[in-house]
Amino acid sequence: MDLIPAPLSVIRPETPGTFALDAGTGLTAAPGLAPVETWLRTVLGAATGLPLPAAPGGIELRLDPAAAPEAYRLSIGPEGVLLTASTPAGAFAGAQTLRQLLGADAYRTAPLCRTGWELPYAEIEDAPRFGWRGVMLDVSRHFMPKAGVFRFIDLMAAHKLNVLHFHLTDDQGWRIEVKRYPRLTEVASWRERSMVGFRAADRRDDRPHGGYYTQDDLREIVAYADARQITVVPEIDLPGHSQAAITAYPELGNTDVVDTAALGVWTDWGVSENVLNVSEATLRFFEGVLEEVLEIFPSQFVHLGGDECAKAQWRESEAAQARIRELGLADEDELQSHFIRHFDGWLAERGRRLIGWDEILEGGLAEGAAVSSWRGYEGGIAAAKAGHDVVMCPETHVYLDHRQGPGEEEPIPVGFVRTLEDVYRFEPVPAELTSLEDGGAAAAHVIGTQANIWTEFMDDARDVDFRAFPRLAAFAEVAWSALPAPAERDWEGFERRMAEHYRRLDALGVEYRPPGGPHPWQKRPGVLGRPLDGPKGT
Ligand code: TNX
Repeated sequence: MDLIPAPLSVIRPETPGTFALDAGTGLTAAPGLAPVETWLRTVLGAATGLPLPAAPGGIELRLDPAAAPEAYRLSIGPEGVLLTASTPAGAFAGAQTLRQLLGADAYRTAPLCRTGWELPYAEIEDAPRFGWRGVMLDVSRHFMPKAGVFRFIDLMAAHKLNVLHFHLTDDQGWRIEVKRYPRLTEVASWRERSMVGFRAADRRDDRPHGGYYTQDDLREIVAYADARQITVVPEIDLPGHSQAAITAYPELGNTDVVDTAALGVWTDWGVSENVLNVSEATLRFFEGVLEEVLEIFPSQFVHLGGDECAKAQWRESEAAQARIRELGLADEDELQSHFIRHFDGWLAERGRRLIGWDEILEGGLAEGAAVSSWRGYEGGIAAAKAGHDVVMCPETHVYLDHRQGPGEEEPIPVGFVRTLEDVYRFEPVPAELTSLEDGGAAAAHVIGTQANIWTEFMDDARDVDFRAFPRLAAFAEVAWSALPAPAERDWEGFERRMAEHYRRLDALGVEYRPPGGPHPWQKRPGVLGRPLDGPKGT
């Protein structure tokens, strides 16, 4: 059946057979599952050309209140297809499995002239390992137009991923319309040029880059994701990675140490020294931003970044030092944590929860906050032990901007070599947590895992396809399936299933990296990267 991600269990009857779909096949759903029925009819209808009328005798989506929230059961036999679940999320996951069983052509957008749509008799039981199966997409370094985001959401859904962590702001561009601060989009949403490759190459294109989503675009994205059981978690990165915002509103920067009015939206990659000041006025400014963010995004979590906040300007700034004294803080790390704690409380008062990169642990973690553990597992381990929820996304394992093979032909080689097999063997819950004698309490704080797609070196959706796939398929199995310990994982079996999965990706039009290495047109000869030695070497 070659399902990816692998389900919990599949039982095939002793006498195999198939249930055929034709023009008379009906599709019905219990009232609570109507959105899944609509999605399935639209997608299968487009690929097969079959009408799937709302009539009995074919595919039935049925509620089973006893099922676990995202679990489903799919029974295919001579009488038809019965998909049961207790929630739309469970039914949607089952519907994705049903689509896989129809074969690669079920992923096309319009029908080929073919018949013979068949589903193999089977009993499939399935449920996810983690509730947070995420992908972070950086649309700041390179903007992804709205149509590309819809497509990306569809690709996530096809892999049973359910959280889109949307990195909307950074030094190089601000991508969300904020009505009360129009300069954030007028000024901060575009830059004059971009760095090509790593800093050492000192090479730039001379082409302006920009774009932003209007609030209605974002509402549309949220609704589109919601119809596919995906939650969009917005990220407004504070107080570092803020040069674009400071360019639009210079008073947000450390005006006593730099002439912030002379700044531009950053045209380099890396960590900018230009960070926010921590005045009351700046807190009010971002409360204003977040009020609009909360109106657009209904997610429980709101990501406020907190990563890589350079402290040099705060050390030099008399205003920052006065603030440290006034608040009775020890140092600049505590100033950052004061800033994050402020918004943690502010979000909690509004019924939301803060999530931030693991630097928010420095200087004391805000109560109730969750952590995206990116600098390895350590931050996540410390946070989970302290009773905070954690999303494991270590740079050492699941940074999909990092190169996929050791060869010279990898385009703009970044970071460690992280092959498809490396990602397949990634384990989100480390032994440091499972070996604790706490009845599994700390390990249970790992609410999920996430792959991160930073786009400094991906300037369009084709490049995102190349770096994200096929690795996102392996990641999806890590996040969804009940896999054994990394060394015991059936890599050969996964590779065999991938042969069919490549056909699905082909039908979807995904420009993945072929197993044998990049196509000629996927290479970037002469563009400098920055390879690093990982545990597996270069
Ligand atoms: C670190 S991960 C960053 C990003 C970069 C990325 C490149 C994190 C929280 N910060 O700003 O894009 O490395 O791999």
